Formats: sequence, C-alpha cells, structure tokens
Amino acid sequence: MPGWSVEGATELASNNERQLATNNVEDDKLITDAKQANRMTAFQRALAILAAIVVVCGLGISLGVRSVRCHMFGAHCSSSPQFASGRYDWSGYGVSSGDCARGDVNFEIEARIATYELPGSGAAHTQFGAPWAASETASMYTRTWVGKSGPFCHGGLTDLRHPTPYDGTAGPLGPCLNVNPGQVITIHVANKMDGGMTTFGQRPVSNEDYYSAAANISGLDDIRVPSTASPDTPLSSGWFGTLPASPSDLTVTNVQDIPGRDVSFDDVNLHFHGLQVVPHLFYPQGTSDPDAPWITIKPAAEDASASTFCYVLTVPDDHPKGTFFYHIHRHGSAAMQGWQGMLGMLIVGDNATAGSPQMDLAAHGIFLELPFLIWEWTTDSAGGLRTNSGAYFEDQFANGGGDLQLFPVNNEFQPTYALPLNATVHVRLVCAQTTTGSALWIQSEATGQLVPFYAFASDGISYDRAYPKSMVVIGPGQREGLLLQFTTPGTYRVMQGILNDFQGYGYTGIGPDVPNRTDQLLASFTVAATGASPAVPVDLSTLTFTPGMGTGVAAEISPDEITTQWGVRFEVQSDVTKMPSPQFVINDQEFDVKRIVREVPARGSAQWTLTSNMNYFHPFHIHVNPFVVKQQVSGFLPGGATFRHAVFNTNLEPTNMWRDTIFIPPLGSVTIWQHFGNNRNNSWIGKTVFHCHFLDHEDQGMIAAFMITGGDQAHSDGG
Ligand SMILES: [Cu+2]
Repeated sequence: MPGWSVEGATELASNNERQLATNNVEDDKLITDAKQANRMTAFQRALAILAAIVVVCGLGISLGVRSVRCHMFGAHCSSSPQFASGRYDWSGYGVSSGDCARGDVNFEIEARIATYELPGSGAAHTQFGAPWAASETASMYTRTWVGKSGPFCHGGLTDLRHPTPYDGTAGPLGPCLNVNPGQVITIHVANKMDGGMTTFGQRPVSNEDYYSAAANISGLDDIRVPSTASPDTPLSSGWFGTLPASPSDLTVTNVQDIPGRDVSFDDVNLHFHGLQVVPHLFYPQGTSDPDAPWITIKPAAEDASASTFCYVLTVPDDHPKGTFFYHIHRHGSAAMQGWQGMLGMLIVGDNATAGSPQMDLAAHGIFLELPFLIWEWTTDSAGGLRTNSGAYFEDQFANGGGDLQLFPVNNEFQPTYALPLNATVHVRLVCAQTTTGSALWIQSEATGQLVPFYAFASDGISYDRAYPKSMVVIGPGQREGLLLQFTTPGTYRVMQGILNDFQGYGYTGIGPDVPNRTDQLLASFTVAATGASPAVPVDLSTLTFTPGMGTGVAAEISPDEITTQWGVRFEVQSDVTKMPSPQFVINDQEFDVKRIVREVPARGSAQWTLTSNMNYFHPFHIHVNPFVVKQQVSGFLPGGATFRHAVFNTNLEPTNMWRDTIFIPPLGSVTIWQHFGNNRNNSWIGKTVFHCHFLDHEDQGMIAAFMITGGDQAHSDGG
C-alpha cells in the first residue's frame, strides 16, 4: 500500500480540528479523561439512584403491556416476551402474505420493474461534463418497490391533520412505512423482477472486464491515492502491482460476492436502517450461525421457493420515534438498486404517539411535514440507466455510473414546495445517496442571504431541543429532523454541495462562500402570505422535544462500562493483480460472509475509533444499536469557512449525539461509544454487520460481519 504523509495537509486549524497525529487507533485517552470527568458527587449519585428507580418502575409498567401483547400471539411467552424465542417462527421464505400478516401492522410490498420519468431533469445539467442535450426529461426503466397493502404514511408536503398515504406507485421510491414502538411489524416481500438482467441489458462482470480496466488505468484515476493530503499536489502513487499475463491470472479477493458476477441485480432483500430490531440480514432472521448466508429473495423464474419472504420485527416499546428508511442490503446488488430508487421512508411513531416529533410539534401548532429524501439517479444520455456496457464495476461509477448523476428529492427533480409565510415545516431529511454525500444550505433567491434553520434530531433520535444551523453536512444513510421557517415572502433555494468533490483533482470547494464552486439547486420553497400564515412565527429556539434515547443514566454510556476498544480503518487499495479492482477493505480485509471479525457481548459497551486513511471520507454505519459520537478529527478538510464550521462545529451539536451513521472525514477519524443493547432493558443478539454506506464500496468489500453474543439467547430468535 502506498504511503502518504499528513504533514502536507494544508488546512489545519484549532478547535476540534486536531491534526491526526497517528494512525494508531487504539487510544484510550478519551476514556481516561471521561472517567476523571465522570467522578460523581454524593448528591449526583443520589440523583442517579433516584433516576434508576424511576427507570425500573417504568420498565415494570412496560413489561406489563408486553405481556398482554404476548398473549395475543399465543405461545412462547417468556420472561421477556418482546424477545421471546419463537416469535419469528413465521419469518422466512415462501410464507404466504396471509400467513405473514399476523403482526400489529402488516405490509406487503413487491419488487417490480417499471418506467418512470423525472420532468425537468434533462435540461441544463452541468454537474458532470456538458449539458445533457438528449431530452428535457429523463426516463428510465427502474427496479422499484411498490406497496400492495399496509398503513402507508404520507409522501409529500402534508398537513398532518389531513395526511395522504403514499404506496410507492407514483415514482421510483418505495412506499412510506409507518410503525409504532411496541408493535410487531411484518413485511411480506415478493420479487416480481423476472428477467430484469435481460431487460436492463446487464451481464455478469468478468475477469476480462477488470483486466481491460487495469490495463487502461487512466479510467480509474478518480480513486487514486495522492502522496500527500494536499489537493494541489499531483498524484504520485496509487495503482501498484504488475498486470498479470492473462485475465485468468487475476486474484479474486471478494469471494462469492462480486457484484453482477456472483450476485444478480435481480436479487433483493431488505434492511430497516437504524431500527433497533433483531438482526435481519442473514438467514434465518436473528441467526447466530457464523456461516449464515444472506437472505436472498430471488425472482420466481429463478427460484420459486425463494421468491417471497416474510420479515417479522418487534419494535421495542422504548424505541426512538423519528425518521428511518429501508433499502436493499443484498451484498453485491445494494448500489445498483440504490441508484434505481429501491428504497423508502420508514417513520417510527405515528401522529398520535406520545413523544413523537409530530406530537411534540403539534403542541406548538406545527402540523406541516415534508419528507425530503435525497437519492442519486444515474442515467446515460440515451435516457436509461447506464447498463448498456453490460457489466458492473467500479470503473463505470466514477460519476455514479452514467454520464449524468441526478439528485432527485422524493420522486421529483428540483421540486418546488409552496409554504405559507411564517409557517414552520418539519423536514424529514434522508440522505439516501449511493456514492456521494451532501452539504445543504438555504439561500434567498432575491438577496443571496443564507437562511438559518433548526435541527432537533439526527438519525431518527430526537435531542431535547432544537439547535440553529446554517448548513448540514450529511452522508448516505444519515437523517436529520429539520425545522424551516420563512418570515419574508419570496423564493428560497435549497443548495447542495457534493461532498465527494473534495476528493479528487479539480476540487473547487463547497459552500456559499467559495468562488467557482460546483454547487447545485436541489429544491425550492416559494413563500407567500396565505390564510394559513400564522401572525407570528413560532420561536423555534424555545421548543422542547422528547429525547429519543430517554434521559438520565439510561440514555448515557458511562466510561466505566467500556470494556473493549476497536480500531477500524477504511481504505481503498489499488493492486492491479486483483479483482475486484480496486479493493475496498476494512483493516486490510475484504468481506467474507463467513468471517466474523469480532464478537461483542450483549449489553457490553465498546469504544470504536474509525479511521479513513486517504483523502476520501467514508460513511460508517452499524446495524442494530446506535452509538454516541465522542470526537472527530481530520488532517485534511478543505472548503469554505461555512462548510468547515458545519463539519467541525454545528454538525457535532449537541455533543454526545446519538447516531447510527457517521461520516469519517478524509485523513481523519471519529471516536464513538456504543452499547450493545436497546437502552438498558434488552439486547438483540446475532450475526450482523458494520460497513461503509457508500453502497458501491460496501458491495465491493467494505463491510464486515460481527456477532453480538450473550447468555440471554432467549432474547433473540437465535436461529
Ligand atoms: Cu467507503
């Protein structure tokens, strides 16, 4: 692997921007410092005991509720019925939709192939290359989710007193799913994508494809590693090794899972991103078998017995209420299906759930809500998804896969939303981009002035109040609960800087204070006084929210609890003797479905130090349990003052924020603390994963399986 030096980093500063002095990631100073700061006074201890008593009483009440629900389902009631063994007996392949529908809420969705258009998406798009002249409107075949039955939530700008359900038929995005804490949710999935590979003109990737790419390395320059951290320094290292004599001599490193070769893009499964539910990627649900395979739902023409699957998930009573989403997580096809919009919003807590953001906001007369799901739609100039070359590999995805990389919001390109003057709208921001991240800000079209807004939740977990921001920086998988308010009539532009732009040559910077930048319009708000306009806007600085992870000691991780430390280094290696090429590795290893990289005890806590060893950022996501963000450092982060301030200051407010996804800055690291349990009541166990949420990185090896183990096997399905 080529070396580099952070000495060359040009953009170091004070505050949180400590230079990354070492790549030794097993650093326990943070824990020691925290332990010293954590010495409690006698009075604080008494308060903690009091809080614990309150928690125990609360638990008793909620267990009572669970017992009632347990009886509804008949057998298998144990001391912890929520996690009772046997609850998931009806999960699996081939279960009929009727037999699956035995939860409190039951969804039925189908994977289909359809054609959609995005009006306006063809014109004047200049983010990559020349404007697209082929058409004013991009249309394409796409793989998509369509809802057949279920309590769907709304899909557009909505007054929650009059919601309109969205079932996924009106565009590429899947239906909006809604579940409440304490409910058992079933999702019956049917794969109706027979012949999709043929329809899209896709063929398996071959050794010859990788060989010819490696022989023509300039096509892969986008992912080379510079010798220093400066964007101005020419690349002097990157590809290494000597091309072997024949394509058949390439070493295959990502065994069993090379996208398009070992995995068909017509295979599906589902991940419920951020939900604190039983591990559900490997078969059977909740399995603790280290060799367990991916759940893989096949088109009926390929395997009728595996063409349907019933997911059964119990959402804990004390689950955070907020914005989540679902997407495909079959290793090898996740990116392709992400580019096609095979994902959707998942909202925990309905409009009548105490402690939900909807209820907290309704108390202040705020009923307007807007899903704001940003994704990538990758097309070529013929107007279809870039598939004509037939094979999938990294070389084709330098710009997301096609000659155009569009960023729809919901199912529209550059949508415009009309808002009443002085009204407040709750924006459920989801970054479902596949290969990029976004910096977002709002500017007045008339004056160019930045319009501040507030954030009260991250990754579906509410804080206790809202914090002012002028920009949010968000990577794939991350969500933010935002509150927008406009007190002057006019048009306002939501602007997007593509984070990846700082990662290669030609970096021009991100943000409103950077000249010659490549930022683009994402959406607009038109604001006018209407009959729905409040006389005065709500004072957002005074709002309070129900904290998603509770309050007091139960919602915190004490440094005394941390029993293990874990260093994780994300890296792209570029050895031309191997395929896939390049190699997306975690601690020098590509994914192997049968390799458990670590076992962690249920209800234990760990400190993770996550490192990106190159001038790339990587979004880290871990399944089942969220974590607390403790520290972030970067040796290299160019950009305008607004962007840097957002990354290093406002993005980290409040301190000790809970998240399930965090981006690791280029040549930087993030320290997180994680508790492997749902609050303090229960824990899920089983085989699960952490990975880079750039789904093409994940597909090509940047993912690892780990096992949550414990004596309380009955608390999970333990297949
Ligand atoms: Cu990555």
